[in-house]
Amino acid sequence: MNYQVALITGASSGIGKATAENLAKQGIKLILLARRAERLETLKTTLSAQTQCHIIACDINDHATLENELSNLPVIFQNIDILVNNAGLALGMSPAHETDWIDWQTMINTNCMSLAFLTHLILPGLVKRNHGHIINIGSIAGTYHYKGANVYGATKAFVEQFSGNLRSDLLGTAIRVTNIEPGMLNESEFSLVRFKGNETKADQVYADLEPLKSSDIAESVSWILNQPGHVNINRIEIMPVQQASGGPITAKKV
Ligand code: 8X3
Repeated sequence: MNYQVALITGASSGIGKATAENLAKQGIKLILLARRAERLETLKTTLSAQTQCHIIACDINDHATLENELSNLPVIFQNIDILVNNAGLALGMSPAHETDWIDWQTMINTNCMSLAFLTHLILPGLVKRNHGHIINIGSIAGTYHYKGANVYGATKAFVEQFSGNLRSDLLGTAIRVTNIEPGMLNESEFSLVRFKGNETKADQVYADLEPLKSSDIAESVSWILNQPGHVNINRIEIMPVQQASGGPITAKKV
């Protein structure tokens, strides 16, 4: 497919950064969105030999700024045809009754509200041009239950259902939608954020394991985008070999 401009959220690290690097190799112009301006500037400099980048340094939950930035894009970046909704986070792994409300709110705002907000902003342009691809970064936590996933898993179930429902609404157009559902992935700040900067806890998650790398997911993004125009990859679930779903669990009577 002949794509020209990709908007990638959470572009400063992990899957977002690896996706930016891959799409740059394909000469796709990039709008890099994340909070950390310095990191985006560095990435822009690194990619400058391959493609042109436009930086939007803002919190994805700052919808007013987001709307303003996207209404005032330089001309060459205006016809976005790839949206990679990658920004998202997990906060905590405590049982539901021991969590902080603010963590639940932050996950719902970032993973659901802001993903929906940005999609809502971009979608009319895609439909008008009858061209484009929305790639959502979901999670296996949207399908499989596990202890401590409570609201995080639920937000990713939202992303999966939203992706499928978009497909239904976009039927009859050439626009494609995919939900990528990765399992355990290192080389991102996922666990560090989940455990609020506790490196020991974050490292324990991956001890004696070979988790996915951000580049594994970026490769999938490229494969999905480069399918012939009549092909839509609806969802793709990817785990490291050392991860599988465990099925129902039980507890003895107390
Ligand atoms: C994160 C994947 O396996 O840590 O989205 O829940 S997992």
